[in-house]
Order: sequence, then structure tokens, then C-alpha cells
Amino acid sequence: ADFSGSWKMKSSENFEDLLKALGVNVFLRKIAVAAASKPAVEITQQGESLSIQTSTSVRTTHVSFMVGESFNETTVDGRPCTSFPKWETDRKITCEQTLQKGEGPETSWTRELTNDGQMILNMRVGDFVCTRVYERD
Ligand code: R12
Repeated sequence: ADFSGSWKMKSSENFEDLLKALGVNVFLRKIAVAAASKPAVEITQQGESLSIQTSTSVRTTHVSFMVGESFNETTVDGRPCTSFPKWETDRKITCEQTLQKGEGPETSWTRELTNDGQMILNMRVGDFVCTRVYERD
């Protein structure tokens, strides 16, 4: 599967609940929810190597990793973590995150390419799952 492209978000469910589960206060939550409603996502992929840039008006993140190799990133609330991405199917990457310091709920994400060319991002915090559907720009 090739995730390469410029993506825009079509729908998002439970993003605020996710931040709540992470303990993000209501003030930052409102700002984050508004900013995260219009993200721009740029992905370049060559085989097992992915680079994902996610831009919003308040925060831009850029990660590069090889599927099957751990890398450093941050959780959605900005805490440094070590991530381990792997292919769950040939169209779906699952990535478990481990906090580098301190305690917190378990977090992970998955990105999946659907047959009709959409990308589904799931972000998990404990028992909460946020689902965001992207389509190519
Ligand atoms: C916090 C600070 C900030 C944010 C939070 C806590 C904002 C986070 C944002 C995340 C966007 C995620 C996207 C994910 C995706 C766009 C805006 C939560 C700035 O303490 O769809 O891939 C400082």
C-alpha cells in the first residue's frame, strides 16, 4: 500500500474525548479541537519508509520512520514517546506508543488505506478511540 499524498480530513469522531482521557484541560482542548478540525497531512512513502507531516494552526508534527523499527515521536498531547509501527495487514499500520517518562494511559494509533482510497486514522487512549477519515486533496 502507498500512503503517499496530500490528505484532507473528511470527518472526525471523539477527538475531544481522547484529549480528555489524556487529561488535557478544557481551555487547551477547545483550542486543539478547533485547530485539529482543519489539518493538512502530507505523506511520502517509499516501501517501508514513511514520512508524515501533520500541520495545524497551533501545532505541526513531522515523523519519519521505517515500519518494523522503533522511533521517537510525541503523543497527541505532546508527551515524548517511543513508537513501534508494524504492518497489521498490507494496508494497515499499527503503532504502539510507550511514554519516555512518567505514567499515563496506553496510547497507540493505526493508519489504514481503504479500497476506495481513503485513509482512516485511529488514535487510541486507554479505552477511547478517535476515528478520523481522510481523503486525498
Ligand atoms: C497541548 C498543546 C497543544 C495541543 C494539545 C495539548 C494540540 C494538539 C493538536 C493536535 C492535532 C492532531 C492532529 C492529528 C491528526 C491534527 C492540535 C492537545 C498545542 O498541551 O489528524 O493526525 C500545547
